Amino acid sequence: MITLVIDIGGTKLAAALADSALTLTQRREMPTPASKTPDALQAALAELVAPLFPQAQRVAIASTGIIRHGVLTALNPDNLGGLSHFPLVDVISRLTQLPCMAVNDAQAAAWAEYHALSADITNMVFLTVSTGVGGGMVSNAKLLTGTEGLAGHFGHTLADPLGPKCGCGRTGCVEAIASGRGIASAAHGDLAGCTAKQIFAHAAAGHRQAAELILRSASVLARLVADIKVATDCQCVVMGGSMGLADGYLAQVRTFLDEEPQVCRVPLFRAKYQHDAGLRGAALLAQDMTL
Ligand code: ADP
Ligand code: BMX
Ligand code: ZN
Repeated sequence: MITLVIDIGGTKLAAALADSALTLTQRREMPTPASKTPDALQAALAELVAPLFPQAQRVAIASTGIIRHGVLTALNPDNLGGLSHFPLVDVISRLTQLPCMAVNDAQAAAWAEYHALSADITNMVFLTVSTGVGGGMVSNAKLLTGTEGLAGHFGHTLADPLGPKCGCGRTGCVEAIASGRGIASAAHGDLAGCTAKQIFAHAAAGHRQAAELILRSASVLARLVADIKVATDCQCVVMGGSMGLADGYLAQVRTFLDEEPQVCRVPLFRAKYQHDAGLRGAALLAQDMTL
C-alpha cells in the first residue's frame, strides 16, 4: 500500500510517497502561498501532488491548524496569510479520488517521534518551533487530539502578559514571541524584514540583536517545557521544526531549562525524523486507521 503523505506548514508544503515500511520517496516541497482565499492553497496543493497521487492508494495529511472532521481551522490565521478555514479532506479527496485523512502537523509529528523512542516511554510531548510553535502529546501511549482537535497547541499558552498580541487573539502567547514569525516581527533596525532563517545566519556571524532574538525565543521555549513537565509529567520532550532543529538552538533551550527547579526539568531530544516527522506521522496514523 502506497500512501501519498502531505505536510502543510505556514512556510512550506511538502509531499512524498510512503510505503508500508514508512520509507519516503519522491519528496517535493514548495512555499505555502500567502493568500486569504482558499483557491491559492488549493492550486498549490494540486501542483504539489500532481506527479505523486497516481502512484498512491490513499492520502494522509499533516497540517498546521486545528483539524476537525477533515476541516482546517486556523487558530492563528496570520500564519497562513490570513486564511482561516479550508475544507482540506474534501479538496484533496476530490483532487485525487483517493481515501484521505488529516491531522494537525505537530500531533502527527508527535506520533512519529513517539515511535522512535524506547519502549519504556509512554508519555511524551513534541514541540515544533517553526512558522508557529506547535505541539503534540502522547499520554499513556495514546495520541491526544482533544475534543475539538485543539490538544497540544502549546504555542498559545502565555509567555508574557505584556508581550505582543498573537494572531489567535490572545496577548503574549509563546508563539507570538518565540516562533519564526515571532522573532521576525520583533526584529528591527538592520534586521527589519528578515526571516527567522536570515536572523539565525546573522546570529552565527556574530550579530548581537539576532543572537538576542534567538536567546529570547530559547528562554521562552525552556519555560514552556518546564510548564509542560509540571502539567503532564511527561518522560521527555522532543523538539523539531526548522528553528527547533537549527544549529545550537536546542542547546540554548537546555541551558535555560537547567535554571529551572529540578522537578520541572525533563530530558529534551532533537527530532529523529527531522523535517519528515509530520509526513511520517501522518503515514503511521493512516496505517493505524486502516484508511
Ligand atoms: P513550516 O512552518 O512550514 O512547517 P519550517 O519548519 O521550515 O516550516 O519553519 C519555517 C520557519 O523556520 C520560518 O520562520 C523560517 O524562516 C525558519 N527557518 C527555516 N530554515 C531555518 C534554518 N535553517 N534555521 C533557522 N530558522 C529556519
Ligand atoms: C500554530 C497553529 C498550529 C500549528 C503550529 C505550528 C495555525 C494555522 N497553526 O500554532 O495548529 O501546529 O502553528 O505550525 O493556527 P507550523 O506552520 O509552524 O508548522
Ligand atoms: Zn496565540
